[in-house]
Amino acid sequence: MDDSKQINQLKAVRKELTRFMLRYKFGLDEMNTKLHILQEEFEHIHDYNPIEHLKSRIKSPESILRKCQRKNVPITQDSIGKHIKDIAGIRIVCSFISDIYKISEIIQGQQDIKVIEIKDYIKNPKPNGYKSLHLILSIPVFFSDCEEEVFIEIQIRTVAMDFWASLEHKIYYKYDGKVPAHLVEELTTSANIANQLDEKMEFLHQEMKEAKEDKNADNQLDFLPLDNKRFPLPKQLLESLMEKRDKK
Ligand code: 0O2
Repeated sequence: MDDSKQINQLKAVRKELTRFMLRYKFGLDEMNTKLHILQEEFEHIHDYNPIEHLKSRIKSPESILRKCQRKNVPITQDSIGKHIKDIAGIRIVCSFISDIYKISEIIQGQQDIKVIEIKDYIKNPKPNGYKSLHLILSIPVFFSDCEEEVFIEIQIRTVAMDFWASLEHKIYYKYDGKVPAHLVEELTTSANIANQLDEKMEFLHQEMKEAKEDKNADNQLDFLPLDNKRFPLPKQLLESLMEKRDKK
């Protein structure tokens, strides 16, 4: 093949790959919007936000290739799209274990989301101690000329689980998967400590919830916090709305 033909082919492949990867970027954009809406709703209406923080990423082509080789997946767009379901990934970090299941249920309940697979590594931790709730979802992305279903992997875990997993990931890569026995042992012990911390925090969280319910009665009720502003609530508006509620 002459040079110019090869360059043209390379350009065509690159363009196809860009379109392929864009699907996942758009899927992530949609899912992130859904999650940001939930975060704001919780902050304003429920007075408590179960999402501590969010992180999303697109798997790099290099990492996709490595995963295909590890899982023996043929390196074609069709088979990558079918078998590698975490090209678009979001990690949701919560403060408490109960929040993980709450968020998972809310996500699963959204109409345009299809649940493909759930892996509960909290109820069934991996032998190394890894804990996290994984949801493989598919959501529709609307292009100018078609609609495509895109896989997204959502990992939901507590701060403690996340702390452990990040360190374990670094150690795993540093030793190229062959982690020395003493470190494996230390990691297992730390996973147990992280687990104990999560259980204690969950207990405190439930106690705190009860205390907060009592305190809410004393809250300032004459303003509306929205979009980083505090809108004063006119007395007349409040009275009129309260009157309507009374009549219902
Ligand atoms: P990276 O570099 O984080 O993207 P399978 O279900 O077996 O077909 P898969 O996708 O390996 O294939 O499933 P699994 O077990 O749900 O793992 C998906 C992702 O979860 C991994 O992606 C990791 O991000 C994370 N994960 C799973 N197990 C562990 C673990 O033991 N320690 C840590 N730190 N993370 C884990 P990748 O592509 O393997 O890696």
